[in-house]
Amino acid sequence: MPKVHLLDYVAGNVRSLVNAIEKSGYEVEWVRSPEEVANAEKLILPGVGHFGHCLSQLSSAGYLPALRAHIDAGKPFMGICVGLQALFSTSAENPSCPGLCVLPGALDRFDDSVKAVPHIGWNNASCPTNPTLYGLRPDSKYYYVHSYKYPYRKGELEQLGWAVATGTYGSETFVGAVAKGNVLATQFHPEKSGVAGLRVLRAFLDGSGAKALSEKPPKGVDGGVDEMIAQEGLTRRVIACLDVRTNDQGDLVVTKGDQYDVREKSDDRSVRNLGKPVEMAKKYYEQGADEVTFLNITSFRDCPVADLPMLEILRKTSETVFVPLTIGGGIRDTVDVDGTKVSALEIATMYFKSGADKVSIGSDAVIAAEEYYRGGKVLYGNTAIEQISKAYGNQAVVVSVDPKRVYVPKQDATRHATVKTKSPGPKGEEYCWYACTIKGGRETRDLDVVELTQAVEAMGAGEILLNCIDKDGTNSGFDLGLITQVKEAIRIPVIASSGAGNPGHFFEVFQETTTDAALGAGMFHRGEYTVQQVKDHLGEKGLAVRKFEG
Ligand code: 1PR
Repeated sequence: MPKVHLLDYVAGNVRSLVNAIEKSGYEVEWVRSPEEVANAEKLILPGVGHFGHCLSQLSSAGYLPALRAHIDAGKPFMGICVGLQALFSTSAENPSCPGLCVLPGALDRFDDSVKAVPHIGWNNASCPTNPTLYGLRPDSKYYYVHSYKYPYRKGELEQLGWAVATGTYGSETFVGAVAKGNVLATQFHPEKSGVAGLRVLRAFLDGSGAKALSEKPPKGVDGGVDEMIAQEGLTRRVIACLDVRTNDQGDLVVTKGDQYDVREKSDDRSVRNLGKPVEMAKKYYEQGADEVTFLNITSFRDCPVADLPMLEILRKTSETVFVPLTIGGGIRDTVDVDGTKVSALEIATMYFKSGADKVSIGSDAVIAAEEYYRGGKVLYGNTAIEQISKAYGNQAVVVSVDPKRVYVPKQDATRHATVKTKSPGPKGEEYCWYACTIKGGRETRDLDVVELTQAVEAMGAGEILLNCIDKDGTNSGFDLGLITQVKEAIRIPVIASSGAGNPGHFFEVFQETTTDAALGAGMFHRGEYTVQQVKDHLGEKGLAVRKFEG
């Protein structure tokens, strides 16, 4: 098998990149010291997390001269995500930390006053000068997850000889990929961008992308993207969620509850078994799911460190599913069966190494938020959210919220943030607040969703997975009031969850709220609708969706 070298400079969730490279017919050889860079013919710099963290690691380990020498020697080089950012001079994320300066200019942050940041999801990488640059296609979508970007200015990089592909988020057009000579860099993750991303990776690995570029170099200033007319490229994200737990026979199965009760209504009350996790994840990927989420729903009872089957599920899934994978359940500091203390960060690391791109934290986030308010909103850096987001970036940390309605007669009948509800309470109450729960809804706390989501945003969570116990498994549509309340409270993206029963419910939630993504479970597991049908429906209604490329 031909080889490609991958720089291993920081603990990162690069398993999916390795899988994508192997799927493309190449073998990965790790570069673990600056001296080993010289052995590399083709070199990939994966980027994880924070610009300053990445560059200071590279710098202190002595990699920067070796990387520059590799690029200057004309050997193939690819940077991914922060690996693209590292090529620029600097970033507002850490202005005192210089980049590799292969490209001039400074990265800045997306404006979060009118849209969620990080920018998470499937967007364009369009290059008018070279529309098929490294296998890119104008109608394909690519998976991005980042808060900082290089703002696109027509002609600026083109006149330096770079071919530039762009995406547009809100009104901001940014650099999605750049290429010149032996260098390719993508802000998006090709390894998480399905078949469209694998095409880009292959064009780098087999040299066809660089060859085509040398035969048709970019035209310069006249050929760039007209950012004034660039259209928003972000699509509506549709996520398939698999609740996984051990059934009474001891096998890990996909299950689904009604308002979190996953046992059959029949006399034996056995755990509802809807299928095998790895096979179902693959099925949803092939139906066009933009992400797949696994929630290990009974993990609060078991020690997750011993939970090797869940790691195995991730490993196997990430070999065939090339969209982002999230894993939740049991991510908190814990004590293993032999008494060894294991931190939430160590557990998350195991999941990342097994193929997860994001981890989702439930109960532990509620406890951390309560302490945050008790301590006067001071952060000490010791929570699971802070530690994992520091090591892997905010985008890698999702907080899964399991709220329950508490009905009140009047808007100001409680200290909590209330909404006027469309589903009045048992005594005709017109208002409710959403109480956070822990342990899969078994314990309700005196903390509302606004308090929780604002606290975890301050701690560094990158996204909220917003369930609703009242709606879960009801097929009656999402809780629009809840979603609107949370979206108004925070700037990070929100995934609407619970209640989806047909494609129309997905259209409704995207139409009636500003949610960033929507998730379904039961309607897919029971085979009532496919992910494809949901996306077709959204497309027919005029919403942008990513088409699955087989
Ligand atoms: O608390 O960090 O160990 O995490 C436990 C995780 O397990 C949490 O994310 C929590 O939401 C989840 N969980 C715990 N118990 C259950 C249960 O169902 N008994 N499932 C559970 C949560 C909710 C959604 C579901 C949507 C969509 N599942 O993910 O898939 O509600 O369903 P629908 O479209 O069929 O309505 P920790």
